Amino acid sequence: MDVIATAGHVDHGKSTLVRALTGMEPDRWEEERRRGLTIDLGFAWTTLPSGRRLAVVDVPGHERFVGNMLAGVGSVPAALVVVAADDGWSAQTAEHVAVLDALGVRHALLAVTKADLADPAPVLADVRERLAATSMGDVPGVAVSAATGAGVPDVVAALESLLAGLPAPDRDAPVRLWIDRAFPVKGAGTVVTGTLAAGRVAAGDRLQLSNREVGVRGVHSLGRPVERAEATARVALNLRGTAVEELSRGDALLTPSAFRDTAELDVTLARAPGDRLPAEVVVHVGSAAVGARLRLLEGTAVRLRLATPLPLRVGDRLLLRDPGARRVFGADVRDVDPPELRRRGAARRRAEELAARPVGAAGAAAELARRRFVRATDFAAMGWPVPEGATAVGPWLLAPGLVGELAAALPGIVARYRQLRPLEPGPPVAVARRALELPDDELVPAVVREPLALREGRVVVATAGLPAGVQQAVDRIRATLAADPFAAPDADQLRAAGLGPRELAAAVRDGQLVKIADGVYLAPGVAEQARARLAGVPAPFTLSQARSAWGTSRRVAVPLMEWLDARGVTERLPDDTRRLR
Ligand SMILES: Nc1nc2c(ncn2[C@@H]2O[C@H](COP(=O)(O)OP(=O)(O)OP(=O)(O)O)[C@@H](O)[C@H]2O)c(=O)[nH]1
Ligand SMILES: [Mg+2]
Repeated sequence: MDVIATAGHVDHGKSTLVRALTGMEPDRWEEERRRGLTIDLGFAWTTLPSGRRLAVVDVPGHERFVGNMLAGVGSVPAALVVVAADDGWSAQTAEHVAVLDALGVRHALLAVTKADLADPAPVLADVRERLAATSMGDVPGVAVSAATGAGVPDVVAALESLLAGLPAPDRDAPVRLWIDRAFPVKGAGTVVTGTLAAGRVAAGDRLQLSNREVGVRGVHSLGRPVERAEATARVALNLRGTAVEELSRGDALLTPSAFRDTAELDVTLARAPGDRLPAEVVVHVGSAAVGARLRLLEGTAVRLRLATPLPLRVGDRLLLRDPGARRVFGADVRDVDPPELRRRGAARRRAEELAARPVGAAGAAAELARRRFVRATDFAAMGWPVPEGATAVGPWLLAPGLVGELAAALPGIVARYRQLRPLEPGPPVAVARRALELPDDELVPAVVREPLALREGRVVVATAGLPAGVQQAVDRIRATLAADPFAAPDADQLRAAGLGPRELAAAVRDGQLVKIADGVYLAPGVAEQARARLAGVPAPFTLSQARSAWGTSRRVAVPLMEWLDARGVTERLPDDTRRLR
């Protein structure tokens, strides 16, 4: 299916032409038919001779209803520009064409209506020339009279070739359905309609509506129930779990997690603004219209602060409207999470940054470089693809080259830490993470390179030992223990050797001593040695038998026995005797 929207001055014959093309009445309201004036959006459809299905969004031409017109053309890839032969280029012709140009609509057909009332040739020529200067470029033109029917087949033929030339929509893209109507249906609950510009929807889907999810109970397209609808399409969705009062034009139904709301964004104007820009504008996108404060950064770069957040992505085309002056500007979304502008000159630097960077997805590498790291799902929801050379670590995406840069910085961080705390083998991971200015401990292991290693929650130098004085004292104790594995030095001996709690803890961390209990230190391997001695004692044995087997004092034997129990080397029996496990 294809979807187009009409455009043109009031009473120029848009609805009449839609009626002639589709046989359907686009003016839905009694008041519209009575006054012969379109007020809100109308919808009609037909099957063209080629079999192509076409839906038409018919917009009002009256200047008071430009807001409705904007909601109708916001998601539509092509336009049917209607100008009456007896009136020619008029105020809302100009305004609607400016809107299509600001939206960047590239595909259009010109229909000069009321050809029975005046010679259409001069109007065709004049309007085609004016359109040539817009995003629509060289537009085919057809003269038509709805009164006589002359030219209607030519309009059909021109539509066929226009639609054949439309780019294929991205059906794998996430869904962002801007709601243009919401109404209750007896027995079905709430129904919303919109133009599906990308992606697909099916009954049973769950879609996000601001902060919650709603279920799609059924899908209709062009008045008929369908299993699913694919872009481009007019769709009506029957929603589960939402009341019609909770919905209005401008709300969006989204693929969950694929979009994020933004209230502050940087855009670049599609054309340099001739005059001073207004400080307040209305931002139009899809069927939404939201007030915004505008700040010109420099050149065409503009920062917007929206009164209500919108689910926008980098690459979106917005229309900025100055309602007072009836001026519109096209604007490309460049960043939906822009940096704060605090210092003097920051606005100018930001504008330069945006000017230097390619528009759209090609700017992803520059954007990731600016951010250094970002959650991959956030980055995608902002509309960026994963740039080449980026590194994924868990949920994070790191800029190309950043892992190498951080890995190169880490040895210096570890060395400085150890200078201040010689007894510690290296900084805890959280300390290293802060020094590297990373957001998550999970990222630290990705930048640890030899000779650094991760050990017990710290970044350590794999080959580092203890400070020389401490090492000598530990060596002397190890020599004693080598001769007598259970002769733990007592408090006096430790103090005389200069080994306080911190030094001993460092020796334990370094794997040179094993702490059995406060003040009781033995050599690594003591568990095996203790077991070997006990193997020669008939089980079950008492603590005092074990103590004799080890040849040590109660001061060492009591905690050692418990330490062995705790490690499952020995088993304590109900009568307090032990046996080996
Ligand atoms: N003679 C003649 N009259 C036409 C033709 N097309 C439309 N009209 C008449 O022009 C008047 C306005 O037509 P509409 O189709 O309602 O115009 P519109 O552009 O939809 O107007 P809005 O939706 O209010 O902007 C109606 O009275 C139509 O009958 C035509 O080709 N020839
Ligand atoms: Mg109309």
